[in-house]
Amino acid sequence: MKICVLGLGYIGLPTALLFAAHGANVVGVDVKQSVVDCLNHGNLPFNEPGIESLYHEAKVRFRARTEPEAADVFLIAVPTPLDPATKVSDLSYVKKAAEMIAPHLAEKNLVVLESTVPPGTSERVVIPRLEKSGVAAGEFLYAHCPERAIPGRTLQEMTGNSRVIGGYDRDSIDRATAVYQTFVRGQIYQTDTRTAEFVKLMENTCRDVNIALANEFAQLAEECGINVWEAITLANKHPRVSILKPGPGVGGHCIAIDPWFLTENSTRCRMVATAREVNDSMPNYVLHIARSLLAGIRNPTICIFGVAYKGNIGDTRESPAFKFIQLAENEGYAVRCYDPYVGEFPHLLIDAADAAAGSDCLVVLTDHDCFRAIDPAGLRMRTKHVIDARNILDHEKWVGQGFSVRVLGDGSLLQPVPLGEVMPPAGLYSADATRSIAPPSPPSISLLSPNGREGYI
Ligand code: SAJ
Repeated sequence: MKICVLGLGYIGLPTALLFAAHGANVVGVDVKQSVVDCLNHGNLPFNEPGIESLYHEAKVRFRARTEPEAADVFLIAVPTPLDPATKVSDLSYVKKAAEMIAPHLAEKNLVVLESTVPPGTSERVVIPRLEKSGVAAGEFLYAHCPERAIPGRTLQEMTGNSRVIGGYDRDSIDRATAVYQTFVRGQIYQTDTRTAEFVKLMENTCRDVNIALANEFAQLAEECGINVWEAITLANKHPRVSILKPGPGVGGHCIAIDPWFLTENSTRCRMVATAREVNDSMPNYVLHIARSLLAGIRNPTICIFGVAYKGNIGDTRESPAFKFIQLAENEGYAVRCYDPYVGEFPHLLIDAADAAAGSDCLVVLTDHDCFRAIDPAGLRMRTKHVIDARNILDHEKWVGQGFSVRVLGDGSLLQPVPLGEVMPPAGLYSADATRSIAPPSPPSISLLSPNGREGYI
């Protein structure tokens, strides 16, 4: 089997290499000459656990070029960005890929779209462009098989997760299923193209809405003077409740974008857009907290730990750090960043101590595991404030080193709001109301500490 994979990014390249490692001859196509050169010189354009050894296994049956060529299977894995001005999907790369395939398309070929698209895109946008080949749908086979892999675990999830395959007709579904079964060990569920497109968007929208709910709970908990992390741990003991984690916002190329694909042509939806709004406002919320801590400090400097969009990866696409930094700079704060996973980013310093030196507030935006072990004693800050927007630090240790620690969603040590009074804007609590830890008292009823470890309350 010869497969031509269009788009050698975070999804296309691992998919191409998995097919090659499982016996297919694979031609990887990318419009970026630099990506093609990089791969043909034996290098990888990005990092992902396991991809290097996969590449070595696959390289005898893999080559890269900038144009497609005749093949048995064509797979489209190109980006589908969001137009920031209109919040409407930009399908230009998908259209271009279909147009590039058309001259090479023959009867019985299979075309698979993996890119995430609004419902109906296969029928209305992709198939008509493929038919310009002179071969009609039905004579060639067509399926949508949306990717489901999470960055950081891409290879494991690509092979282990179940997949949904939506086909143009029965033959398309069966052929696409057989093709994916060469390396997918998870169950394959079959449907039509439009349903598969919708399902993918539902998955990411469901996650976005649930993160928004956690973020609202965090803000409500601060208003109520309780610790949301403990509350979530307890609520999740219910057999049918599974609340996600609050944080400084939702990044990545999928969850912050896909909900708009679902609703872009709808006149009735509100909850999906509201959830997007809640998640997009989280960098503002964290900055409000910083502002309240930094009031009165001359020329304040904020030091950000973690600019990747989530923990233990170096991916900064749509990271909430971008918005946080822009807002902070617009308010006149100097900003420095530290992220051991990221190579390039504005204001990035390669050493944690250098980044923190002389700064006034450390803000943890990303839940990298390595941050848990940071020794606050080694940080020479001018003013010792830390905002833990992911609840990952050992707070007692930081308090022990003279830091005032403010945890997103932990209102248990903030000033309570007297009943009937209007809540001040988020984060505008007085600095002396920030978290300070009392000496441990004997265990009381619950043994859940803010971050779910055993402790005292
Ligand atoms: N986040 C929170 N709280 C949480 C979970 C996540 O604030 O409890 C934040 C993360 O920090 C990050 C963002 O949400 O900024 C998204 O991270 P994620 O780990 O939820 O998801 P992605 O974007 O890395 O990958 C998602 C996955 N989709 C689902 O889990 C439904 C993945 O399976 C998809 O393949 C991927 O989108 C995609 O490409 O569509």
